[in-house]
Amino acid sequence: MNLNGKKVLVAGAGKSGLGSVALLQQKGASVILYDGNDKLNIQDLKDKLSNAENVNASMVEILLGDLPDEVCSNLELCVISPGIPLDVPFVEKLKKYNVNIWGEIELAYRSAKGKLVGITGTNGKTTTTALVGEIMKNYFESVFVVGNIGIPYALMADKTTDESVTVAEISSFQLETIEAFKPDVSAVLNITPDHLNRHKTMENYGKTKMKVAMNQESSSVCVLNYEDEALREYAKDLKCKPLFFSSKTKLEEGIYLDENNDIWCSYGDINKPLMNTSEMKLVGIHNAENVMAAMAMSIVMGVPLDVLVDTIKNFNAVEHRIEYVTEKNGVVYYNDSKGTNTDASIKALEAMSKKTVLIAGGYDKGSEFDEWVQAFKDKVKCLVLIGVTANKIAETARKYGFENIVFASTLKDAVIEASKAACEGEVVLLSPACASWDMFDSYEQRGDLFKEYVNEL
Ligand code: UMA
Repeated sequence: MNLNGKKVLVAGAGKSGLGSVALLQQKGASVILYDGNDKLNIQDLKDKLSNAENVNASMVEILLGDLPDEVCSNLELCVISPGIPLDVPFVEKLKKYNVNIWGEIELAYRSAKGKLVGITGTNGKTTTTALVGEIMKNYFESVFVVGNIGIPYALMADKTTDESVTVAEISSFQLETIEAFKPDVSAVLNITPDHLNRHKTMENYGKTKMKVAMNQESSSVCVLNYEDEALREYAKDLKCKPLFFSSKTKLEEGIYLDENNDIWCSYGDINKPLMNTSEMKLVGIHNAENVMAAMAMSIVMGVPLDVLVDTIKNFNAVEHRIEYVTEKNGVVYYNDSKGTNTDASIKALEAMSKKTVLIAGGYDKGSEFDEWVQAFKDKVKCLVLIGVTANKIAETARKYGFENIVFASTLKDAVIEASKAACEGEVVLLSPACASWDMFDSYEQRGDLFKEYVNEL
């Protein structure tokens, strides 16, 4: 689509929106930045635009609140931010006016060059994306790591060249609005309940995740978790080639973990163990799975085995994911603010080897907490609850006979309460099992504040 001289609406004035404005202006489009939140301050937005890379702020029209009809009738395209659900009134209105709607990812993809690795899944996306990015950087000259990991693809798309490799973490929100987006290698790490308030059913959510591979042709590869039954089923409908990894099953073709914790590769001419999980700095079975997925993608991308094994051996956990904060009075504090759904939080609980005071609760995505509470076993001794889901979580916990619950109105209070509840030799873990958006801008902000309050204790 030639956007030169065309009017384009960028919906959402967050990171994706600003990245899109920059890319669209480079294409000669005339941009309106629109945000449904009429409480935003126009001057603040203008300042944000002025400070943004490659944006000509004076040429951007800003609109807040309801979207007027007369704007819709002149639009060529709307580039929408991932956080905006597609059933909101302004999107319905755009559809009535037959305005094309692309996600920021779609816009970026259409401008980008070189090879693309697209990684999705409910959990492990960020760790796996960061790891694949590291592996690629240790072999290829020009590598970009973008997407849900926090760097909008649109900001980087114009910097890519035919020789570059882009590693993109792609969320289900971003996949809802792709059309031509086509990775050379994709991965779906797992599918467990998350974001059901937006996707409504697991089936919708699963299908949205699988869109990552929908345009891939038979010569390309989609890496999938063999132990995820839904993914094994979805694999049957893929146009491209599935390549499985497994933490439990010996695979004829694929990457798998054996009973001695050796990671085997059986693909093409390779049939041998590549390393033992004891050589990894990342801990837990879920991380062995992330590593195997990263290996599969890297092998398909042609990275030599020694490069990928060396990179994995030296790779550390990403921030906010079971991140060690400090030890105070014999109590160790872990920040797992990225545990934004029950499945991720269960992984964090499983990784704890001591009695744990758990800080949880947050934005309500419509999740159920039964399985999560059952995973407390004898490990969780006290639950400190914050946020909108606090009561719902407490009810579920009591249903299973867990009574040691403390309510806190702020994260700071929660940290103080948790420090009182924890004894020497025990652990305080922030792993909310919920998104942060009821009290914070992002999980990063929640995790940063947690670390600050812990260090103030
Ligand atoms: N907005 C509206 N109307 C709405 C909803 C939101 O106008 O109905 C506006 C808000 O007022 C706000 C703007 O949209 O001004 C925010 O847009 P956004 O929520 O898409 O946020 P961005 O800053 O663009 O960040 C997004 C991703 N956020 C979400 O998907 C919610 C970031 O993922 C991502 O890093 C970034 O793009 C770059 O690609 C964060 C995330 O929480 C980490 N992702 C979810 C997750 O991992 O579970 C999916």
